[in-house]
Amino acid sequence: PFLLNVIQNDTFLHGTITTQFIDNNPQLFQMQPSQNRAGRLMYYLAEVMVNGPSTPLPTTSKPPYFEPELPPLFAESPTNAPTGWRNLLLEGGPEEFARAIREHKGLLLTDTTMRDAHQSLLATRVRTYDLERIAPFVSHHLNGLLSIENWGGATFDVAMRFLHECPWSRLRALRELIPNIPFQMLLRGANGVGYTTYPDNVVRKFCELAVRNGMDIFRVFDSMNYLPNLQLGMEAVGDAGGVIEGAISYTGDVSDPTRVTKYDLKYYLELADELVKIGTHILCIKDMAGLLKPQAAKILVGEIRERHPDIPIHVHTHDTSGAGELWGSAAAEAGADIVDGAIDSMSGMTSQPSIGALVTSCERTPHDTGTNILLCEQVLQARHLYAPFECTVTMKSGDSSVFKHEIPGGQYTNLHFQAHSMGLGNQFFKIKDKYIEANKLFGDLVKVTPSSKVVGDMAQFMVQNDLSADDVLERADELSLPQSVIDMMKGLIGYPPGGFPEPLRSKILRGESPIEGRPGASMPPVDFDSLKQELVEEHGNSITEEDVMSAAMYPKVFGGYVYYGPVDKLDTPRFLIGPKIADEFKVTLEPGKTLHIKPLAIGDLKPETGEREVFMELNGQIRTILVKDKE
Ligand code: 3PY
Ligand code: ZN
Repeated sequence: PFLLNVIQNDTFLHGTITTQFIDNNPQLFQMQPSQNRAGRLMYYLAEVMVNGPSTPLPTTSKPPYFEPELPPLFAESPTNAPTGWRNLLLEGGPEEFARAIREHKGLLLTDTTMRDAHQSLLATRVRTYDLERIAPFVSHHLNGLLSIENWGGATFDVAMRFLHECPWSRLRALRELIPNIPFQMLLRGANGVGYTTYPDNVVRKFCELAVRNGMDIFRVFDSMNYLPNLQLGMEAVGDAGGVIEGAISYTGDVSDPTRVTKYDLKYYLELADELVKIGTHILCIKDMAGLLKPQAAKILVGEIRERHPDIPIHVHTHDTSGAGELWGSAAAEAGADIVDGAIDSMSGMTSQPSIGALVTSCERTPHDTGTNILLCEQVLQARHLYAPFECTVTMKSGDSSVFKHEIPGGQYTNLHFQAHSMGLGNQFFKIKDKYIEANKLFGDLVKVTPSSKVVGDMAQFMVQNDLSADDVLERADELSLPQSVIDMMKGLIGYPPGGFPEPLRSKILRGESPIEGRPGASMPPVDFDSLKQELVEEHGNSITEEDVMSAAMYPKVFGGYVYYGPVDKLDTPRFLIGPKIADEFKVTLEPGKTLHIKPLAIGDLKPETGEREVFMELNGQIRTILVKDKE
């Protein structure tokens, strides 16, 4: 019964605290923002001081109040960056860029610190404020990188939902500070940067805007490797002028000839052929769970290299099992051109392998990266600011059982966190076991967002209701299954090779007819003009094309996020837990406009209204802010 109670908890049930929290907590937005930016900021601070963090903190750890030191820049001007691969891309375009990658001697590197690493280690919570601070250093000292992955995946959603900041502003700000290194993003094919299929015109327009705001390389994948979805995303990128990096999401083990699976070498090679045929500029092997053993990398990369000598191959992996360091050099030996890693202090466990170790392991080999990635301790300092989201609170080591459960890096920490916060930390194996069973029930899926979320939802449902796979098979037509499972069976996120297993699918659909073919093809386009009109009526004239896109991707989240003021300008501890009384600090809204803020006191509760007065000094003047105490 204890287990049952725990997993019936709302947060746990919803599978991921990153996607459902706002929908469940509309009270977050019941505030009356004042019109001007300083006023809104004061209201936000007062609100956090009275009612606690506006973004839920999953652990009791608190960020320390300090501003991490920045590494020395050794440059006269922060904007006067040395040349990098982006200069070549801008001059020659995607084809020439791809040719230059193939001609390059030595292994090239993509640094994922600003996207996948913090998505996998810190619940995607790293804020633009901290990224901007380190950006000049990156542009000056890491200019040998082929690219920086810094956008897309879960960052778009989390930026608005939990950090109350605009994902587009992040992209523009980083672009300005890092003009020389190509930016790379993760696009979930027809699912854009969301968890469901969008109408085609949303995906197309999204790519157009992303390029316009500074994005260069788009890693496009589909959570079932469903080619029509992949093709839609890849074409959208190509039409927008971006570099297309079509991705094969890897699962299983091509080095194990005894494994009976639909994901064998032939399957991947055929998929690679298709992606090349569609016109990918770079081919990615996306190993989102960290399953691509060195011997498998040699086989898969080696075969693709032989079939497609002109296509750059980019290998992405996670270090969940602890063996990820071996992957990079094996992939390079087999013919990979680019490998992903993360800066040391944001690497390892469910994140990418350490880039410093990758560089070192290739030294004085034909794959020498020729770079000297500095071990950037200052990044580690910044990591402390995110202590409440630190996955190492719950995860103490790598996990080689990943070869069995195949949970992607980003999802693993999320599931682990939830199990831990529900008191199930030492029973995480139950979730993992059910994850394996749920995956089998669905006919063995490639598990990556959003299919991984469906398997996770099902695993939790099975634990919650103490169901075996046989129970589900027997009672699928009467169980109240998670909506994501029903949607997937309807074909709403595409199809796995061979389709979904019967009779399970028909039982789940209970007579409803599934969507035939690519789900986006039958969706009516979004009318951006009328959506803009609606948004302007609701939020005023400042609505931009990018805002319209944010609202098209995440209607509810966007509505919530615009209520917040310029909270992205606050340093991270004060943003997360608010300022301390009598602690004077500065907030720079824009160059030349700095606020001096000093919280003075929080008044007693007014029984008649349930409010408290918060007294603060703003640029030397005392302000009183009335806040409803939600206790
Ligand atoms: C995402 O879709 O966000 C992922 O990181 C998939 O690996
Ligand atoms: Zn990844």
